[in-house]
Amino acid sequence: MKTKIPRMMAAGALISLAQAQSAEDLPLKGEETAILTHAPDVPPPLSRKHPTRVKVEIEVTEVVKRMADGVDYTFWTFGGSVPGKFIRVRQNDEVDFTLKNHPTSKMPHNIDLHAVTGPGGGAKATFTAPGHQTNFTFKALNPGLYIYHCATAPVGMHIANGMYGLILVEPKEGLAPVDREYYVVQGDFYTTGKYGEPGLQGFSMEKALAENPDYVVFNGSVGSMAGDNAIRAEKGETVRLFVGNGGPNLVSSFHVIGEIFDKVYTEGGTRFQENVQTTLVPAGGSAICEFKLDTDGDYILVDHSIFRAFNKGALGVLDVSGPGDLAVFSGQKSDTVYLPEGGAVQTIPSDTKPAAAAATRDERIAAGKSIYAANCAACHMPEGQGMPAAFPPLAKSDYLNADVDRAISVVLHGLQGEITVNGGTYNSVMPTLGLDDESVANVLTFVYSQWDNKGATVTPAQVAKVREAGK
Ligand code: HEC
Ligand SMILES: [Cu+2]
Repeated sequence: MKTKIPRMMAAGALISLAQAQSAEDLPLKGEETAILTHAPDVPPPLSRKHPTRVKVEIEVTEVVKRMADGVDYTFWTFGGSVPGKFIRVRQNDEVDFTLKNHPTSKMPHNIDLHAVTGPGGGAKATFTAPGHQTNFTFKALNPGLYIYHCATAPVGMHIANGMYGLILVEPKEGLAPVDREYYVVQGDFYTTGKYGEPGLQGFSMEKALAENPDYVVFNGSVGSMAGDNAIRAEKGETVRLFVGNGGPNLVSSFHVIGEIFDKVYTEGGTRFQENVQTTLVPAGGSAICEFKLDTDGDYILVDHSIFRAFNKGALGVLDVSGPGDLAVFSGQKSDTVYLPEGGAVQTIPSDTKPAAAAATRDERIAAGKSIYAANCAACHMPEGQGMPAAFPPLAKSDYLNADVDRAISVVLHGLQGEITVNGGTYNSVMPTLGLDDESVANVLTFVYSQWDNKGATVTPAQVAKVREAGK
């Protein structure tokens, strides 16, 4: 073994060899059993200043669990859930690892820990038939955050069924203290039925080969970190996320909506990048993301390959309690109508010919119905019911029914200032819509024919008169 010459000595600094060696590491001392946790929990930081012999025991089980509401799946697990249990050791620890495969398992399993230096990361050494247990030891030479996974053939299938987790090897000087630590692992799942199809779903080898998952989730199921299961913190606290990606196929664009990572130890290594929005977490890789919570609210963990988040499940919630800091984030301060035309009468330039003129009242109502859906329903609502304090109702509207010419004028020119409709006060802005006379006649004939209104028929000639009057 080569003796490392400390750089300071090479630089000619006065430093004794004894001092240099003690800077290396202390000798192995004592023995302990590792505390293992289920996601999203993380075992407590190690306070040891020396390496030790650490016993780690993990039991593999094949269990039916919830993938999404109404959807079950047979997961193969390290410790009963996906991801497998979080293992936390110190650099230079000697890890005494036992893998137990429950007698009810149908498959043999093993474990390849990326923190292991040695053939297969321990896979061959831990090949374990149902009802057996195996053991090996390894020295945790390199600090970092590492994925472990099953590597029994067919490897892809074992990983696709949830056989992965994280092992943290703390550097000998430890990690900087933070207020909260959480454990988050992404995985992609391939089911015989499509997303949301209820019942117990089988594994689809075809979809796995095509890398076309039905589910992409954090911590083994849709909603594992939402609602009552959201992870929590308080404003002002510092948070460290140990993020892993089990794959088997997809690379994660890990992002927390509304937060910026102060530090990311990219790929789970020793160096950090600062002020990161989104970090790539490779399949079979990891990242450590650290940030301070400067204000309160819900922060959404996503894979920013965004259909995965909103349509396949890769979404979690960090619920941060206040009080918030309004200087950091005010929330919405106003919502007003934006009128780029300045409210002046305009006609929408159109390269299509105007619709054929309606001849009968029924034709007007039919044409008016689609004009309403396209131009009015967004504010006045599809059934004309309006929105309290924002958009007055057109259904059974006393304002509308009292004066047809005035209603025409509103649609032609828009309206602003305080009005009272059915006893409710509105003081807002209706924009100028730029409809031609035929369209105004049709939409108002439609509105008057609906929702208990008084049934007036409005003609283009009548609209033209109001337009000429310029009101
Ligand atoms: C961008 C939202 C918006 C759109 C689109 C809109 N309106 Fe309005 N409308 C309003 C608001 C707001 C008022 C009340 C203005 C005020 O407070 O002075 C109003 C008032 C009215 C009134 C008078 C009050 C009442 O309830 O009887 C009528 C009639 C009316 N709109 C018809 C229409 C028709 C018909 C269309 C579609 C051609 C339409 N509006 C499109 C927002 C809208
Ligand atoms: Cu396995």
